[in-house]
Amino acid sequence: MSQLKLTYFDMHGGRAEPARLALHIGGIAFDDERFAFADFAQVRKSTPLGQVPVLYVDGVAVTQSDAITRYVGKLTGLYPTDPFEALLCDEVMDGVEDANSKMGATFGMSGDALKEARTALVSGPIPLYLGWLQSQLQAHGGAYFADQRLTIADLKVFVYVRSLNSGRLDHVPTDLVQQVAPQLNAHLQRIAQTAAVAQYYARFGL
Ligand SMILES: N[C@@H](CCC(=O)N[C@@H](CS)C(=O)NCC(=O)O)C(=O)O
Repeated sequence: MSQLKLTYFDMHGGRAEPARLALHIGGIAFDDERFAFADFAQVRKSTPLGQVPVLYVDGVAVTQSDAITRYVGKLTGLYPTDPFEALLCDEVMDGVEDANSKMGATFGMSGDALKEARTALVSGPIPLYLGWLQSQLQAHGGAYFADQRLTIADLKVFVYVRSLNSGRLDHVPTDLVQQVAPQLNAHLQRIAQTAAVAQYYARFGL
């Protein structure tokens, strides 16, 4: 087994969280390198694109969160082997990543500019993605997003929905998901109650 080190912010969310969860669920040991937001300027000097997450596989630096998550999904059996189910899994992950990018564009804003940008997202694009994700969940059986079982697509949506609900995103109402796509909250609860996921967060006192 390769030596893995995953470098990302010291937070329980964001672009590395699905891979961290998958590695934990799969029982694969890795160096969980976390750094404070204040240290990002220093850390990014040594990453290939000045971004995180970065997965080091036997010292080789690999960028792009979904590629990383997909890789660990394959290592842990949390990525479908059937090509069509893998396509459905990828579709959901890429959709969430598009939504992440729209939110990401508002980080660094403040004051009225932040309020305007977030209000615009909440009144259009985010509900669009949430409604679409809920319809994907329903279309694929109602419990999981692909393969009728837990996959990395579920972990990616779980992390995304949790962040929208968290209250840490200014101008994003904490009941937005419940109003627009309540089945995603039911899905969130189901994933949170999965033994390995609950055990993972219990380690951090969450
Ligand atoms: N496409 C990349 C995007 C990575 C990304 O934007 N990461 C953020 C943190 S979550 C970052 O490093 N932002 C700083 C920047 O892009 O300058 C991925 O999916 O990994």
